[in-house]
Amino acid sequence: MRLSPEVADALADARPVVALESTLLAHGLPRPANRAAADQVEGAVRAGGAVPATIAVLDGVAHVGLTPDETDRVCADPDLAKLGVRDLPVALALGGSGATTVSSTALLAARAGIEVFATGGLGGVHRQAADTFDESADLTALARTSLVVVCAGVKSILDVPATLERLESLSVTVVGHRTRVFPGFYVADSGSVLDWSVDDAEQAAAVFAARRGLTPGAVVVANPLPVAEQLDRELHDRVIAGALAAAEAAGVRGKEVTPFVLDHLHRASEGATLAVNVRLVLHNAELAGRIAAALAALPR
Ligand code: PSU
Ligand code: MN
Repeated sequence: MRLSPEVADALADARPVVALESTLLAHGLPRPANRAAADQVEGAVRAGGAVPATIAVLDGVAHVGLTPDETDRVCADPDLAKLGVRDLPVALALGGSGATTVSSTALLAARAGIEVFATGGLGGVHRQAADTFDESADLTALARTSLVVVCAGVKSILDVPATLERLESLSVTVVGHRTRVFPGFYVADSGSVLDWSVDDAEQAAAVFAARRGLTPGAVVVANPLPVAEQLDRELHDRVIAGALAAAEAAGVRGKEVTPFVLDHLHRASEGATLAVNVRLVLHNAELAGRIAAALAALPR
């Protein structure tokens, strides 16, 4: 594992750091728009008061904190692999390169000593999971990896109630940020409710500190988009139905499903889902920066 000098210095001084994933850039956003988004997301972490640490595997080395050239590579390479936890050993041992998902980013972040992570939407239980068994490895990874994950819920292409049931079974702590309505990624309200909410970054940090002292595993902070910034509901429901039907018709399976569906949505909505996706990640990155700062201020 290679830490960038800025990230290494911040961790050595116990200053706030926020991990960021690279699959969202390489496989979730289209080229070349993903490159500007990468810089904006890092800027949002800094605005929140923390050092950003974007994570990816390049030539067999896990990088925590990327140089501009390394970020160029992650954003430009159309053949970059998508690496979940199970893929990491292969890439590391055989000199491979790839973008890291929520599951593998969380693992590498925790290994590096980073306790706060921002993403867009978690992976989860797919809508046809009863037939396909397609459930994201993000869920089981969060059950055993100790960090705060700030997200806008789970991607709304998924079966949201089933995903929340799995998070409960896996004993992953889930709190809403100023809401007990579980956010719906592109929209503020997924239609599911939560038992708990936090009022601010300090409360989120306190919840994580309590879990850290008790048992391994993640605290998910679900941060809804402001309603004024969400995707139009009718457009949302229409393009998602179209994208899922297209994936089915194309016979897309396994880890290709999420990138295929997101790409279809960006095209079918003429960029509307892309703009909303970037915006929600920026909100999450800024909140994660503030949570990391609040956590750094707590006694250890
Ligand atoms: N959030 C986004 N866009 C994305 C993702 C998250 O706004 O593309 C990625 C994350 O890397 C997450 C992955 O881990 O989607 C889920 O993929 P799968 O469903 O194959 O587990
Ligand atoms: Mn899957």
